[in-house]
Amino acid sequence: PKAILLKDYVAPAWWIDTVDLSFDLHEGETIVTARLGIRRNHEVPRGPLVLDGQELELLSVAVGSRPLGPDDYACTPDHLTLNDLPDDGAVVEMVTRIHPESNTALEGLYKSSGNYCTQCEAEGFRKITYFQDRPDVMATYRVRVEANRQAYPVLLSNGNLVDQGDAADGRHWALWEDPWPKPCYLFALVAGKLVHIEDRYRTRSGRDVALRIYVEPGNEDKCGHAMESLIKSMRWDEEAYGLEYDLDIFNIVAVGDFNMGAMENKSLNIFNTKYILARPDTATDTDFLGIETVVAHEYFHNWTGNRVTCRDWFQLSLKEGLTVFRDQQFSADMNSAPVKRIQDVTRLRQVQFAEDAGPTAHPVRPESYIEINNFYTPTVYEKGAEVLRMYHTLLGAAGYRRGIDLYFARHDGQAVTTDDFLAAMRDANPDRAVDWDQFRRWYAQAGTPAVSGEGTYDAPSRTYRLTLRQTLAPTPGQPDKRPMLIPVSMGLVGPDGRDLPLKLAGEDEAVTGTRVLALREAEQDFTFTGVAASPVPSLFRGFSAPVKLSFDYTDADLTFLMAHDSDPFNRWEAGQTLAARLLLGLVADRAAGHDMIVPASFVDAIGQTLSRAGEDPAFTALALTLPSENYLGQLMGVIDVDGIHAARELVRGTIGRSHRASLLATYHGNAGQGAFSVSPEAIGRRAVKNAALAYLMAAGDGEGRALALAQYRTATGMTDVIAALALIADSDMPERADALSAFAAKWRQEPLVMDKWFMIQATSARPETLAEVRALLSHPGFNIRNPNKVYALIGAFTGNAVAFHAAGGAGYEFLADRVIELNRLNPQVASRMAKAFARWRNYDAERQAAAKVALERVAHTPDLSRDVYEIVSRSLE
Ligand code: HT7
Ligand code: ZN
Repeated sequence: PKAILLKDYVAPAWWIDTVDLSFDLHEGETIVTARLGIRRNHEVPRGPLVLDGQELELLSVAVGSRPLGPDDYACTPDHLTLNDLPDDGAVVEMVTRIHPESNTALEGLYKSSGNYCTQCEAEGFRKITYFQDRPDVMATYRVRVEANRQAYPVLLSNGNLVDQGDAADGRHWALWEDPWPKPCYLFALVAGKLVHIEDRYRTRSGRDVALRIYVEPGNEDKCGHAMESLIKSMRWDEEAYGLEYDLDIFNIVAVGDFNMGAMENKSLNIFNTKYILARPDTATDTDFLGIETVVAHEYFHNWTGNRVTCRDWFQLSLKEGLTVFRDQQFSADMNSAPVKRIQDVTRLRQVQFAEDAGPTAHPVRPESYIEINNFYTPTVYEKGAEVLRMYHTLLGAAGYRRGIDLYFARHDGQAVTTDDFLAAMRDANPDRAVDWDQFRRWYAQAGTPAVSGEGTYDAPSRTYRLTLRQTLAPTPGQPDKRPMLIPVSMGLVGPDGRDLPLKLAGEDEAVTGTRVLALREAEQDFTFTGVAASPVPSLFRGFSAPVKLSFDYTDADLTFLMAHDSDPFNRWEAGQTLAARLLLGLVADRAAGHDMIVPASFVDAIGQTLSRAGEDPAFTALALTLPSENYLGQLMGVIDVDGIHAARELVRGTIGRSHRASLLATYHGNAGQGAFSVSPEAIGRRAVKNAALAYLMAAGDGEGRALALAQYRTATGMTDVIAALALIADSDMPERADALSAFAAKWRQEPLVMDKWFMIQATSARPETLAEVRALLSHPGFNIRNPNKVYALIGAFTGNAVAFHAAGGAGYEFLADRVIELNRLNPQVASRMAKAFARWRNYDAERQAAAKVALERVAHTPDLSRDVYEIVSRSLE
């Protein structure tokens, strides 16, 4: 397969201004008639109209009223090419036949639980009709959908419903019109037997918007939280960004078969049910928070993505990085900002730092791809959001907002680039001394910068010199890197635990609290004057840049920051750094054949954290959580799978035994909270209670087990049920099998709840896990064609640090089999699963050999999709 390159971008030879589509949905086939109003693009040399198409059966083509014969056009499996079109424009009409009922790739038009739905981003529209399937071609759409009324009573598309009626043979039709020009990836159609809940929102300029959420019958009572989240998002976007909704209707449809989380199609968002359906007894707090974030994310795309879209797919982060940053800001405002930041950074480190360190590393704005679906990555999304956060940090809230306002003033209705975005930020802030050319490297250079440093205090001159160094390791295709512009949000913490005034040499005024330094050189000194006492520096407050910091802190400095840093993120960070240091020390001891001994000072520090649980339960729950096995693995040259697991379990057990009394007090003090609520406070209390329960279980005696069992049997909310069941499922308790089967018997009709059941079994560290996962492939609730099931069982298993990477390579062999099977059915899902192999070179020689055999087996599979080929070939390079 051939790579597509950013440098090859050329504007299309023809524009398509209007699209008239007619869908005739029949069992066994769908006939699509497309009328495209085309116009020559006089800014590029004259050329043919080349339309993309995939798996289409072309029935007829006409230009204006003139039918074309086979000699008048060229049709290949991927393209339809028309020559000699009139310069002053024309209407091209094409009729095609497609088969949504046999579409297992879930791209284009397909069926989920008998209902028709679409997924066109990134390049799925070409599976519906011939089109210039690229985001810089923006058109207005008129869509007629016709189907059997009884089987498909609901017929939806983008924009406004302008007409509807009956047709012959028990059929009916609806006509939709979207007045806003959009790229074809935002096209959507739904036809099915669905019910809806409805609400209204009045925008601040007085537009009344009808809000509807469509679901399969029986799920109406699980849509309330999504609707509340939508209304909150609409209000927040007006208040925080001055952005208002632009149509009278906003529809959401939830479907059970969906490759990703959701899709922002104009006024007709289509969601994975996972991000809509929630009731306290079926969904966990994580699910409720995920729904709030994803509903907001898709809604926010209405401006950042839809009104202003991407010129080409290399610019994907233009909309995704910005929209993730916006949804992070929103969720921080709706909940606890520090807790949200800690969760976001934990995820970034877990998945994006890992990506940046492996064979699929790529810049936020990639320069080449084989299959664009492989680039919906943590780098484009989450690192992209960090880039937005850095604009915000460097420009301040007001400067950032000026930039955003200018971006919309300049580009509303256009398809643009990340350079256009940067130019708007720059031009709106002419007084800011930011080196924008250097800042631009965040889009262009892959890899996670490593920042190291030290500080020296000189008492006689009352100066503190902070030295910071940055390096950026080579990544595939980028051997040489240049220094980045790194915003370092920081403070100096005095011996009394308070922030000292900050005055750099040569400055007149001191700043108290936090300030932002610009680290621009490979090595740079910052000299602070008038520093009354030797400070402990607090660096990268709020995680002001996506870097790996190693600073010469003593353990005592870290314990001090854990207790005193005014920045909550860095209080948490100090604890994590200390824990990682300790755990890696134990792993090294074990590898050297020494006993692992957990230092009392660390156990005491955890005791301190626990004693403050009442002040902020949600924060305490995070502070009590040790770095994950996968994250610890990233910190090692060669990952010691068993050593990391043994060390972490030892520390968890020691904490459980040493702090039994306070853990029990924390557990009981946060249980029984009255009426169920998903307020941040209630979620925080459940989180700390379940963190305490996990430590009590880790203590390894009857007390924790009895508590877990009692919680599992009596809890009514899914958060508590699953927290207890996960602990039981990861144990050898005699009640384990009964608890798991009782859960499955109770919830077998609820696919999303069953996903949790699959997941907790796949993530257990027990040695039997792989055999159990294999057996679960044949469970009646499992279906390899359903992405949620694949992610819950196979995906969760690949994230299981000990079981997937077990010595002998059986986990790798299992994954290779699943990737090969999925490759035929759903290449997008197959390639997502294949990414689990990416870091195989970081394991020991025996594991590497096993992983290589598995990868090569996948690579040699006949009919390998572009999606899987790209991941596997890069992994083997
Ligand atoms: N913009 C949406 C991306 C998406 C997608 C991409 C490829 C294949 C399937 C997909 N489903 C949704 C989601 C978002 O970021 O909002
Ligand atoms: Zn998005």
